[in-house]
Order: sequence, then structure tokens, then C-alpha cells
Amino acid sequence: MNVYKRIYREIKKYQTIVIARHIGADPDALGSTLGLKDVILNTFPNKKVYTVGTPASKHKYIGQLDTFDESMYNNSLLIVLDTPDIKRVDGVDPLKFSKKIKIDHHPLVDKYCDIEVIDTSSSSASQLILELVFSTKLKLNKSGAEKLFTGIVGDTNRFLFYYSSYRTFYLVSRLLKETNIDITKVYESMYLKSIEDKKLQSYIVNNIKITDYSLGYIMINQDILDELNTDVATITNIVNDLTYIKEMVAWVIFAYDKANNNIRASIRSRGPIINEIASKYNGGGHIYASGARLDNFDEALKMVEDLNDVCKTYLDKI
Ligand SMILES: [Mn+2]
Repeated sequence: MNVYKRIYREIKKYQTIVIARHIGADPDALGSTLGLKDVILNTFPNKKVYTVGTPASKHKYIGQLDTFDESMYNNSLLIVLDTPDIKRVDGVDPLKFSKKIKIDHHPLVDKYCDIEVIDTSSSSASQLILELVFSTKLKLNKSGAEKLFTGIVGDTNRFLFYYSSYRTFYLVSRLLKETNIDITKVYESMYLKSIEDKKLQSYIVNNIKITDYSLGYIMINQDILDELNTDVATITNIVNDLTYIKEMVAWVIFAYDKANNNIRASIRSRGPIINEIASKYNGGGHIYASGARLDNFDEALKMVEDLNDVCKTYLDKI
């Protein structure tokens, strides 16, 4: 039987369903989990469906999360989306559920569920949920469609990245035809920025260093964060706004994370493969989009050297 049909059968069977995703929620993690919840409730109005994990205030437009309590471990189905490693599942211990399903588009890290759909050719977890919906009797509604669209747009950076495939456009086209959502409303919720946010972007552009091999890097310590009146999550996220700068083939923002007393690195690339370097420094991710955690800025400098080597190898080949 087709794996989506098997998943549908489990969804149909369970009265209570808990949907989880990775820590550090992004639009795809939230859009896929909240979108799936909407779709399940639209199809089976009497079920109890909970989306769990720590909320992220800047993405609260996507929807409200539920509070998890221990009683939910009993007799419920767990569906984990967008999360390759068990230690990054937010808010629940997957092993305490008797039935578990994982749907993900990252390369496999841990196998921790009974049914696992891993498709690294998919742009996003939200795209896989859309595929699940269109392959089964699950019924898409407008609010679910908005959330899934948000997730796809988030992970593809508005269909910019290479993994926006014909499948992505096909599924999105069908979504738009069936639900007629207002995409400009979605884009405004996602991309409207204050002038202060744009000034942060200018700070990065004005201060980023570029090596001879087209690696861009910048180190942000606590003093700079205070001076800019921002936080580690906001500043490292600017990495997504630097995609088409001619002088850089890969770029990384390092920033001090006070809460964890370490350095967060956000890395992007438009050619060199960067996730192997990220894994070397306590991180990981996609080939062109990764993150890592470092002990201090000296270690960050070593990572700069490693990334620079990767850029050099890449430039030598093209
Ligand atoms: Mn994702």
C-alpha cells in the first residue's frame, strides 16, 4: 500500500493526534504542523488534534499552538514533521507514544518512528503534507491551505531555491485552484518589515567581510547586539536576505547567544556544499542552508577557514 494511504489509515484510526516539529520553529515547521491539524479537523471534526512545542512570537500569525500534557502519551498517534533528529523534537518525547509517524524533507539522521516518509527532493515538509492531502481522502480547507502555502514559501524563499521543483508548482497550483487563498495577504504577514529591521540588514551589508574565495562572514558579539538593540535569532535570520550578492558564493553570520552561552552560526550558499562543515561544528542542515553551534569566536574563525576552503574548491571547479 502507498505510504500516504497507510498514514491516512492511522489518522482515521486514532481519536487523539499529537503533531510535533523541531525546536526553533520556522514557517515550514509551523505551517506544516498547523496546516495538517486544520486539514485533519476539516476531514474528521470530532477528533482531538494538538500541535505542540514552544511558540515563536514572530511567526504567531501562522496560528495558535496547544499545550501538551502527559495524558496525551496514552493512546494517541504522534506525527512529527520537518525533524530528522529525535533530540530536536520540540515538547514531547516521541518514544513515549505507541504509534509514531515522521514526515520530513531533511536527510535521514535518526529513525525513530514506525512509519517514516523521507523525501529530500521535496522543498519543504509543508509540500509533503500537501502531497499527503492530495493522495488521500483528507480534505483541504482555506485556513489549512494558507498555512501549507506559508511553509512552502518559507522554505523555498518565495520559490527562489533550486528545490522548488515542478512538483512544488504543481501542488501549489492545485492548492490555489481548490482554495483560492489570498497570497498577497500571506506574503504581507511573512515579509512586512519595519525600517529598524531594514537597518539591521544594512549593518550586515556594511560590515560583512569577504574573503578572496567569495566567502562572506561577520561576527556579532553581545556589545553589537546591544548597540543594535536586537537579538541573536533576528540577526542570524538576516542570512536569508543576502542571497544574490555577486561577490559572495557562501556567507555566514555568527552571533553570540546569551541564553546558551555559545555562538550561533547561520550559513547559506549558492554553490558550495556547506552542510558537511556545519556537521563538523555541532550543526547540520541542507546542502545550501545550514546552522551550527560553536563554543567561542576563535572556533568561529576556524569554521571560516573551513568554509573558505569549500568555496575555493567550488570556484576551482566552475
Ligand atoms: Mn522544512
